[in-house]
Amino acid sequence: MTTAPERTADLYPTRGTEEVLIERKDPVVWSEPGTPGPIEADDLAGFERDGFLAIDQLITPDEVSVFHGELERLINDPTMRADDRSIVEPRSQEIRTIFEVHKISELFAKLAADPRVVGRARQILGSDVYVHQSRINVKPGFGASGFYWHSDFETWHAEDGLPNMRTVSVSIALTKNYDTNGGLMIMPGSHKTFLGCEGATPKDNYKRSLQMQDAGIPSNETLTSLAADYGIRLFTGEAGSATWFDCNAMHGSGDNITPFPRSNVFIVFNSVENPAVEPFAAPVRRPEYIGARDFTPVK
Ligand SMILES: O=C(O)CCC(=O)C(=O)O
Ligand SMILES: [Fe+2]
Repeated sequence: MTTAPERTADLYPTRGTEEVLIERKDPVVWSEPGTPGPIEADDLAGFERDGFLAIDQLITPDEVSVFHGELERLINDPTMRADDRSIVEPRSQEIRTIFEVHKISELFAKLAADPRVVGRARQILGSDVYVHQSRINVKPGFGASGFYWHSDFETWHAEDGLPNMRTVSVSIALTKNYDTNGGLMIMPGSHKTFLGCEGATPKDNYKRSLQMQDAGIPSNETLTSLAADYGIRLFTGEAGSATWFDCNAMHGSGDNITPFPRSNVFIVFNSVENPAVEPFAAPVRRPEYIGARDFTPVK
């Protein structure tokens, strides 16, 4: 008798022949109620309900200038521009995203391990955590393109093999996020429903999708009904402010045609109890600088 190889059940099918709405099968906050941590109980309840938590000042203005200086150094470094981990704007050829900044830069590694940052991630995910992905989205002025509506988890499940919704992102503003320069928009409450998208994942999809998405895109009909149900919240704030958001929150951001760059560093924490397996809906894994395979916890 032969036994089939063990396979993780797919709780969230996606990239099939039609769009499907599936009720979330995982908790949003994984720690036991009352577990001590930097997030107050009310704020944690708000995160559970809305799928996000905005913080006015996560890092101080002095710290912002250090991190912003580091960002400038990276985007002006010719070796960085030639690195696979840098993605350029299709039109202006300016740097759009730098992946794996916590590996490239000691300063950003320290930021990921800062108790104000990793402490909140551990509290939400109820375990030790590792960095699944980090990136700076530079959003330079004068024409940086936006990020179309998506759930990060849909991509991380389909293309990186994260089995469960036990992943959280923080977006920390390194420049002021105005209501005009392409700030992050989230549909509050959308994280409680998984939207399985229509259409198979092309091979090497990530190379195109990092400049412009075309797989894992919700239909206009579904976005219309989600927006009617949940509304859309825009996140603005001073440099140093931060937005925590659940991996399955429906979010996106518009182009930045202002002269003011909107540069935010995103750090994605995944629970060590939810390590990546094989992709659920893609022919190959994405590179490790986009979807980590080293599950060593952040200390
Ligand atoms: O930078 C933004 O405004 C959103 C980015 C985003 O959603 C992503 O990189 O997955
Ligand atoms: Fe995203």
